[in-house]
Amino acid sequence: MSNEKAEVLETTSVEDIKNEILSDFQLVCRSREVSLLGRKEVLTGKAKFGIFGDGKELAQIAMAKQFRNGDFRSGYYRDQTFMMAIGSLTVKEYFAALYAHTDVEKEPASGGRQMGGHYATRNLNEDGTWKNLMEQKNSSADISPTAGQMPRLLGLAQASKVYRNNSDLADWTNFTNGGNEVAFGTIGDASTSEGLFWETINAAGVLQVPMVMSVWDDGWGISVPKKYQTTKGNISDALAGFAKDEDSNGYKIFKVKGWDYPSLIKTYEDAVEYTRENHVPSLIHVEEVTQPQGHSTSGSHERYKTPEQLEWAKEYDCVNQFKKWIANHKFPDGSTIATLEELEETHKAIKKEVRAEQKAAWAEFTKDLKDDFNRVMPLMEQIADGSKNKVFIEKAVADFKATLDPIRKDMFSAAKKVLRLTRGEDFPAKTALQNLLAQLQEEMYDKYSSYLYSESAMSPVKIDEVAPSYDDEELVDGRIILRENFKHIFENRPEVLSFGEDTGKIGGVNQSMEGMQEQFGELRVSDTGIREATIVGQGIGMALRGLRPIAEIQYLDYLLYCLQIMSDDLATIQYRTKGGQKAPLIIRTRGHRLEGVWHAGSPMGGIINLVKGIHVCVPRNMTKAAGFYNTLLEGDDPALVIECLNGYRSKEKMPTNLGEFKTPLGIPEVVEEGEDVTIVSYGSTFNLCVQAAKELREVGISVELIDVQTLIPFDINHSIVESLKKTNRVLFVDEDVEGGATGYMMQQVLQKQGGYYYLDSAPKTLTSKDHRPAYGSDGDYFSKPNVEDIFDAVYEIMHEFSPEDFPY
Ligand SMILES: Cc1ncc(C[n+]2csc(CCOP(=O)(O)OP(=O)(O)O)c2C)c(N)n1
Ligand SMILES: [Mg+2]
Repeated sequence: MSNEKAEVLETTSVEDIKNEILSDFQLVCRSREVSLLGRKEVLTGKAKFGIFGDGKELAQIAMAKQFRNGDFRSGYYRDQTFMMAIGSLTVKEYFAALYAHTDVEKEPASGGRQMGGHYATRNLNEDGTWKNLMEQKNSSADISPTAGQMPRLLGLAQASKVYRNNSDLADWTNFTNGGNEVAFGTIGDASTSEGLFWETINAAGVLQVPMVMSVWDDGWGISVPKKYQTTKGNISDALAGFAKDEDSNGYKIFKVKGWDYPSLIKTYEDAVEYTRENHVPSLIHVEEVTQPQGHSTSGSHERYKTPEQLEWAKEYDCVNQFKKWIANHKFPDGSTIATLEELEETHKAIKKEVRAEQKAAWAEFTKDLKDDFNRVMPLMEQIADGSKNKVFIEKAVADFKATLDPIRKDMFSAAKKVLRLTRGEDFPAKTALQNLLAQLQEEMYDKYSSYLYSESAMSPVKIDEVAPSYDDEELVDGRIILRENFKHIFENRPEVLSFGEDTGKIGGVNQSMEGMQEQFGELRVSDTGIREATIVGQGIGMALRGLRPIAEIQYLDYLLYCLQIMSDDLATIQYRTKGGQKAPLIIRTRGHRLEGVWHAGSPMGGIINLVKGIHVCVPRNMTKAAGFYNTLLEGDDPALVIECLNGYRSKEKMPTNLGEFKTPLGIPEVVEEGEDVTIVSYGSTFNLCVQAAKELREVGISVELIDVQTLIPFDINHSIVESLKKTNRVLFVDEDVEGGATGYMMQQVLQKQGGYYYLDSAPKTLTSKDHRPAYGSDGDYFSKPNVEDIFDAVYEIMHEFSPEDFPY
């Protein structure tokens, strides 16, 4: 290379570096001004709540420099600078979220559903199909519970490992480039106290996945300092034992100051490069970050910080430190970047620019509202003219007009009041307003209630039943049907993988994956540690990256360990992104008819009330269960499948159309027709009902037996009420506590389907006792409903109806 050319290159690169530094500076100032102005917007009442990323700007700039297309973030509410730096958040979008603008074009993270500071990218097309995730930078959608971002982070990172090592997925180029994608986690220092943090850190160390975990350490968790949070008051010291040495697994651990620009850049470069290449996780402990405005808009930090602490935070504020560093920096050629005065000028100009963007966001937000007001207002005014209550209506309209910063709630209140004032009157403007409100109500459904489940063409609820077909009458153990069906799935779908406690080597405690690990390898069928929350997290993260995980939770009772993450994260993914992300994870477990306080296998009411957003399948046998897996793998929603623990060795006919037969969601099955009483049940208890029905027939009582098959969705075609029209009597049976899933089924059938209208006898539920079942067969018999209990409950209904025909 000629000297001349080398010189040009050198000068260009110094210029480039200067420009990059100045551009970083501008972004830091922009983000800071967003925080300062955001707080004002909340305190003046235009937004409800604010939690900002001030004090954490510089580290996030360094992290963003290493973030590539295809990478994923799983973080928390302080990360606005990062989101801006990767080009996934504009200032206007920031304010749109603060105001809760419901238009996803304006507020792409959640369409106004999540409070500000909760970030997400849109990873799906409008029709629910995947975008090319390798052409964009990705952030999984934040949730508010501290450390709730951790379990899914594990799966996001593990997906890279699966993609890198499973050659059958080599052409999945919309999701991966040879497994080179890194999952970036962020968390606050105090939130590292949560169990989910430790569980995830340990699991990622064992699994050796490409995860870069940043801790923004500002020393506080709201008002509680870190000496009450962390052993030794220092998270990286406490984690020192996790450090990788030459021949161990573990972490690369880094410490860096949150105001030290060159060190931050270097640290992130080193950490991410190493992690990306070697699939060894890194932990970056970013110390001495600050929170200039305190925790959130809910309080002021002067209440709990000493003047010295506040003074220190001012001095080490990363924006100030960055300014000083830039002003003092000299390149080897003697050139400088900018003077303090120039930097102040830049900062001032950015402040103005942020103000303008905020105003634009407010104007767009209020314009949407005004568009609705302008639809309603003329009708309210016309109604005033046509009503005998003109004066009162005019007052209601005037009150609405005088509301400061009115929202749709004010509009609906006013319109309903106006309609109430016209009770008994009838004229066209009134009908027009009624119709308009009904239409608006539908629009509000779209804004606030859509996308709890998939709305795409792949929704599993849209998948029709395919009956199992049989060649002969050969009977096999139920587990064999599951096993052969899984085998078919693994052979045909390279993106399907399963993992859990004892899932790998022995193929599950009930051996329904027997031999699968040998055949398909450890990457596809694997053992995990005993850590239910992160087993589900692995599943969520991998599902967010296009894989089809089946996460196994060994027993239903232990679902409680991961119920929080199912409820807060998995169940809300589509909803909280308004269809921007999906994680079609299947969680597989087994329960019912278990014995013992911690093997009860029945807390269904608790579960279904907490996981709306996840389908809940309760098959009564293994053919049904296998059929659910086939349905769900064709769909794009998350689901929980609860197999019957006592069904693995029950005999069933072996279907021939493995992998093809499908159990439909939300379609109950009338298993036996009858005339006198309808019994509605599911799962193992259903099989007891079959026995009881047989005994009842012997005393002249004909029972119609209905298996609901799925608790969520529940009987989408309202078919159970048809049975009530015939029998006029109903008993709901399960082994949950009183008021649990039987209470839910009763509400669905009697209230939602209008079943009360057809009843001639009081509706009944039969449940277990409110305590957990005692150990042993007698413990079970006297704790849970048994065949005799079901017989007696039905007989009692018939006795009450006709004591002569059904005497005691
Ligand atoms: C499970 C849970 N418990 C409590 C809270 C309330 N809360 C929100 S933020 C916070 C403090 C978090 O501190 P830290 O992790 O250090 O993050 P920082 O806000 O300091 O950046 C608490 C207690 C919550 N959101 N979730
Ligand atoms: Mg903190």
